Amino acid sequence: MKTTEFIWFDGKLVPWAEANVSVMTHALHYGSAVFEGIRAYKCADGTSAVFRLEEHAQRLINSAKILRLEIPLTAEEVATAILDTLKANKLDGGYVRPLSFVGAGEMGVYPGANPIHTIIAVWPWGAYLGPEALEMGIRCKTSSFARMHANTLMSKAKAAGNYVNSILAKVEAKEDGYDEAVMLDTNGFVAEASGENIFMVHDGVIKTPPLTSILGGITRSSIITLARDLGYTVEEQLFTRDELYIAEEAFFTGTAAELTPIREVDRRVIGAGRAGAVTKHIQQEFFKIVKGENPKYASWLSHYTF
Ligand code: PPE
Repeated sequence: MKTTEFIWFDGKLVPWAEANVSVMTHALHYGSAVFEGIRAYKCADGTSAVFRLEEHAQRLINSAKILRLEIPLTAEEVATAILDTLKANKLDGGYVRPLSFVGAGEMGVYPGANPIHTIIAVWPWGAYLGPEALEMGIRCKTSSFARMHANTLMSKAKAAGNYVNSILAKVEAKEDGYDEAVMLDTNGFVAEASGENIFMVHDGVIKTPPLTSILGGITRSSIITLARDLGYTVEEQLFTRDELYIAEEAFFTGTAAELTPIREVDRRVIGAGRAGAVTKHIQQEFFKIVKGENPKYASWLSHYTF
């Protein structure tokens, strides 16, 4: 990965290579951490902007609340620290990774009074699923691993431990020659992917699974708003894998994945086997918004310069 100069660590900017913790860190043993993935984009007016900064900062706080992690920061303080880290690193666009975790102290599952640390790292990060994916779409397989049951792990928390489920699915998909895994919930309905929410177009209507056992994606909610504003009907509705097989179009959304078309699921070609018209339309408008080219969505951007 490309690194940058400083990592924000409990309120201080420290050199990247010195932002280290003990191997006895609780989160390393038990996954007791919450994180965010945020993107900043270079804008047409020469500034840069973080996409939906307040929503991401608030989700970090919410994730911590779900896990009973006491982060000594408010959402506003997290947002300010993110902008400070981007500016200190002179990064005009890229990825932002805040992480709050249970540190070293006592061993054992119970986190007790172990300290809670927060770091914010930023770095340049290109297309998550490869440079061609945004244009050509990707090939997926239905995972043999179910997305966790709503009462197994807390999917509304972006918790580190939840990602063992994602890793199982992603590794299986990649080793079987696919780009990404489509994960079903424990009732067999399509849920999401290892690190993306899923949408499909059926009879001209855009459908995405409701917030049952999935992460409440900030890109997901932005795309629902945008698609409705563009005149599309969007329904939050459970659907099955065979409905996905016969969809006219399908795509993933996520901060890292942005809006990535799906061209194949379980060896069934979706639509024409490349980004469909609806997908392309929404993707184009999405990229205009994140780059500050659509004043209607100016409130989704937190601009910064350095
Ligand atoms: N579901 C999951 C399981 C998920 O991890 C993400 C984001 C989403 C949906 C989409 O959420 P949002 O980014 O708010 O639209 N996954 C992050 C981590 C990816 C990684 O490999 O790390 C991301 O996209 O930043």
